[in-house]
Amino acid sequence: MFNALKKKINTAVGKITEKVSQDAEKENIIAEGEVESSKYPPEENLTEDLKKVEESSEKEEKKESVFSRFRRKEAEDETLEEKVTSKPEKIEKEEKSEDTEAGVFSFIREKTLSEKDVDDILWELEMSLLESDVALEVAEKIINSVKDDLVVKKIKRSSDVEKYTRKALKNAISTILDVESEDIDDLIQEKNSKGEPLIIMFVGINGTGKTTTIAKFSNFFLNKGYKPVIAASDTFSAGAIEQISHHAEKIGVKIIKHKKGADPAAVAFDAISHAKAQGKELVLIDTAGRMQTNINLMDEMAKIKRVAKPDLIIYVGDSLTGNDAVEQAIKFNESVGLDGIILTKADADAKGGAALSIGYVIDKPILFLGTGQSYEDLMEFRPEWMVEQLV
Ligand SMILES: Nc1nc2c(ncn2[C@@H]2O[C@H](COP(=O)(O)OP(=O)(O)OP(=O)(O)O)[C@@H](O)[C@H]2O)c(=O)[nH]1
Ligand SMILES: [Mg+2]
Repeated sequence: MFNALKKKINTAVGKITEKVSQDAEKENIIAEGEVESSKYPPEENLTEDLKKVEESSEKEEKKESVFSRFRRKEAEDETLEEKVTSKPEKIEKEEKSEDTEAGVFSFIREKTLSEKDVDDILWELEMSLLESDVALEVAEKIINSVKDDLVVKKIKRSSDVEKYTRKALKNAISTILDVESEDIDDLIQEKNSKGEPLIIMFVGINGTGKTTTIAKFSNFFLNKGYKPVIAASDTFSAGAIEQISHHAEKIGVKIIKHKKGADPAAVAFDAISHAKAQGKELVLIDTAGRMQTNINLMDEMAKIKRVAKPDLIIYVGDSLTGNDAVEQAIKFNESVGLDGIILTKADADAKGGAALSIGYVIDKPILFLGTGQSYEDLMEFRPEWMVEQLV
């Protein structure tokens, strides 16, 4: 899941680390290495001895970076054999320097990250995010947040560059995903304490996975011990009533249905009456897929809402459609007011742009991800999980 996006983010982390290391090298502020870094503490703690060393004529040699030394060593490799025989003590020294070169090195004074260090790479990252269907406002927010966190950061060790960059990205993505969310279990309990079912209506454009998601959702809450009732309120599409009836039968939940072409609001109303009469805790209303541009169908959806008075309206979006899923969510939110989002087909989504953007753009939480075609393939969405997936 989201592999392409993860790769792009990691590439940016690698590039920033590399760039800062190269700059530090140019500025001659790389010390010997982690093992020896205690000899080269930050400037304010420099011992008198080291200060003297720095001021001495040997200064340039002492401050020569591990990279430069490594390159010089490579150039000298051809004559190395000769050195082995003539100067064994020199070889020992060279090997030691190779050891430190492979490991983490410290900066002799703290390296301060500047805007120049990160600007180009963050611009590249912003382009990569946009290519991955991350919404523009989200990409910009991530880049600005990372920049704010990194610039003027004082860094002591090369490994810290990567650590701080990852931390900055995690922070940026966590902030994006931090949308207030209510626990559905709590909502069910709250409604049930008043003797009423929690009513949830599922909306979205054609083929995003509403019906399949309702089947998974029923199964999920059935396994938690609740008794869901499905309202087959897609009376419009060919085969829709049969499709959802088939799912209901397989899962073992009650379905309320009318004939094709019947009023979808009336079906929802009957399902709610049934749940109330039978003490069932959850009513799940399937609706026909509709384009956000089809005014009649959008009006019909508003009518189902007026009649059923759902506690939650969940937008089911196809994560593979990226930016379109976000744009459609905006329109559905304007038409009926959404409370939460389920993104389907996340199992096939490498880009991850919709998952990263949609909640932030409409300020509604992603509640679940659809992760496959079987009834078990529904995963509760946790922002921390998403952050760990990406950074
Ligand atoms: N891989 C994968 N496929 C899914 C997922 N969710 C739904 N699908 C598939 O998407 C297709 C459409 O699913 P439906 O549930 O019929 O979609 P719908 O939104 O109800 O469609 P309409 O009612 O026609 O608007 C089906 O083939 C599902 O199996 C998912 O999370 N992962
Ligand atoms: Mg359907």
